[in-house]
Amino acid sequence: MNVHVRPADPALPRHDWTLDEVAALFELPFTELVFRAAEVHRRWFDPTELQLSQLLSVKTGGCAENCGYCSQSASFKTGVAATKLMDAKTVIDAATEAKAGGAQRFCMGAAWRDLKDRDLPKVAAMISGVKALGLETCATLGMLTADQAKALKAAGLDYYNHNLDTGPDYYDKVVTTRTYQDRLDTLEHVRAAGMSTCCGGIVGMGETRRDRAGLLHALATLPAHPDSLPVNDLMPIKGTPLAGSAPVDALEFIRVIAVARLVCPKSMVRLSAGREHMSRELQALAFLAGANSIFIGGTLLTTANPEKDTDAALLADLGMRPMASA
Ligand code: SAM
Ligand code: DTB
Ligand code: SF4
Repeated sequence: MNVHVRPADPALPRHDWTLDEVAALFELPFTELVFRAAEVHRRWFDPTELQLSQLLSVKTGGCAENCGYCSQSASFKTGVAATKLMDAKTVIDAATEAKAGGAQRFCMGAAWRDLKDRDLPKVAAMISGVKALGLETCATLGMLTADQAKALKAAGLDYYNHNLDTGPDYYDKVVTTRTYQDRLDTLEHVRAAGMSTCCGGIVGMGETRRDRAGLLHALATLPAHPDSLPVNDLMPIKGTPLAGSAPVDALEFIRVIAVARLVCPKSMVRLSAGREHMSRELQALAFLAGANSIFIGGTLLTTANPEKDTDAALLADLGMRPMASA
């Protein structure tokens, strides 16, 4: 009997990717990979729309972790001064300005290894204040317990950012004070509390293509694909161990975006840190390959990002607009 098996629809989300399958996508001819990613992108999203987030570092520097890329680790001399946790009012004022500038989501970042219960009331006040402005709320505060995740959700937190950073095999070259499993546990607490996850990583830390596939494989086989998937191009920070890593080739960077789109088809793939040193053409190629989210505003946490007017001109020239309902 001739059994016709229809090939699986490549736009449908899957959680059973193997590492070899993800690695094989990286080996496709470049234009074929980008074309496939663009097709999948169109199945779930309007490709002319971009989700716009804005960051604020609400507690900078002095961090106990040793993430080898980070300006804020107390382990490295980077010149970034440690600050105290900002007052809720200062944060809400900054969020008000971000909203006026077009941000849809406001992300509060703290240079903490983990959230301390003593800081919860202040953090909760920031979150509820930002939420009351009509913005989507996001925070990245280090590791969370299950109870802390529930408390943040109750305060009005929509998204929690916690990255896997790199593939499991390269991870210990990047950070040794927190395990991959620690990160997966925090993500589980975030999901269990009913929040959306924002989880991705960094390229340009000296990792191999196989490691990049390892990161995307880890993300694609999570119990739920990340709602937002930030792909950061390393911002090299003088004084950190990874500052001298060879930059990732621009075409390889686009491959990472395209494979992210293919393995997590319904995630918002964010062209995250690194736009400051990317040409307009490269960013356009990233949007073609499936990126549909960016950070706006002139600073990320401690490093530069394109200014508002630069991005407004880019979007206008590309015929793109902010996502209607982020
Ligand atoms: N301390 C919290 C944590 O690490 O969970 C939250 C803030 S941390 C700065 C958030 C993420 O930003 C990191 O996981 C990393 O992926 C990214 N990041 C930090 N420094 C970066 C750099 N120099 N270049 C690119 N991405 C970076
Ligand atoms: C993410 O993946 N990238 C953002 C956000 N999550 C918190 C942070 C990028 C930080 C870039 C380096 C800096 O500005 O210090
Ligand atoms: Fe600390 Fe986060 Fe920087 Fe790691 S990435 S050193 S946890 S602020």
